[in-house]
Amino acid sequence: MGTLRFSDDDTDLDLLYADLAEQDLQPLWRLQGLLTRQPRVRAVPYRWPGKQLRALGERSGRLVGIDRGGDRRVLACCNPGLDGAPYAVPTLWAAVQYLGPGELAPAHRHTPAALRFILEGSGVWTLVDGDPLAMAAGDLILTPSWTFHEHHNAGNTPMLWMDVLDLPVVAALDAVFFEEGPSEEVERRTDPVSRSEQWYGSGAGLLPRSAQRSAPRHSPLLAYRWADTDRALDRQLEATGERTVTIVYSDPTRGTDVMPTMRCEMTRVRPGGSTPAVRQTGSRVLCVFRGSGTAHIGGQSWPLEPGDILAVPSWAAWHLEADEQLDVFSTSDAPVLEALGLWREEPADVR
Ligand code: 1HN
Repeated sequence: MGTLRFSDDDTDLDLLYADLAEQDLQPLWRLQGLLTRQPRVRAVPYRWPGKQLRALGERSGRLVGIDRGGDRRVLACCNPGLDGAPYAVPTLWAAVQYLGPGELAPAHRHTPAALRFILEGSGVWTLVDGDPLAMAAGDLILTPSWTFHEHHNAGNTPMLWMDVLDLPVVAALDAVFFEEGPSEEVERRTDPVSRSEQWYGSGAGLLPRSAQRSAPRHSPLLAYRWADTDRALDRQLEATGERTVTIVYSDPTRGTDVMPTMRCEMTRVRPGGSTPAVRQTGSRVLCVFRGSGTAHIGGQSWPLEPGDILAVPSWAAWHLEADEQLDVFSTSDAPVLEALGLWREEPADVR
């Protein structure tokens, strides 16, 4: 396929356009829509209901072995505005993963970074570069770029979690690399507390003295436990006297985002409260952990239940309202926008 062909009433111009196409060149003066007053966004506001995600994950568990397609039983959220691409928003992959009792999702690593927010259950541990991280409801688990990871369900109940990856960003940069895990039998540690938490998970700013010298691009703390998140939300709500608060999961050594491409947040809204309506550049994926309420995104509204995954496209006005106390986990590409000087945010007048 060559470049676009243009034609004009003027024969000389027609000849020029034909020769340009022949040489794989395009004249800017015939191209439209390159620069728009505001972002022209293809992704649409959307919700994948938690009940459906759970039921379909379970059905997949009964019908499809873990060994098929990437060694993971994962259902990708496909935003209807993205022409069938398996992406929830243009910069983030979001999916549910289902792992039955006794199942093992074998080791591999890739340059796209991943995170898991656990929706239900416990008993799975994931080995990240040899460090065993237990997974339980409400926890955030990081699998930074190029770290080996494998998941084991050592319990007797299935587990369901949300995976978010920066895969579309890494793919757009043509920087995807993938490798199977070490084939030789490596020691599978099952320590009850990960090394990452032993060193960095004590909270209260208590870091190992060696921390300043290691400067990885991601948080050395790889597991953020629900009990800590829950306590921080309650304390900060109490301190502000507001009906909503948002905390940012951060690298304890630097106070930055947990990974270079993805910001993770948890918002709590007390009954009857709502988050401020805003619009922001960049895209966001929400996941309802607990409670009920309504999400308003880009002029559409959805009732919320635990397990729902929602897409907030760039520059769409959005806010959340709580009926029962609402806890919503969020991942966005904000660190990328900020690093490039493209972050914009403004209050949105929606009521
Ligand atoms: C992946 O490695 C996992 O390790 C989950 O659990 C989802 C989606 C695309 C590419 C790699 C996992 C993934 C993935």
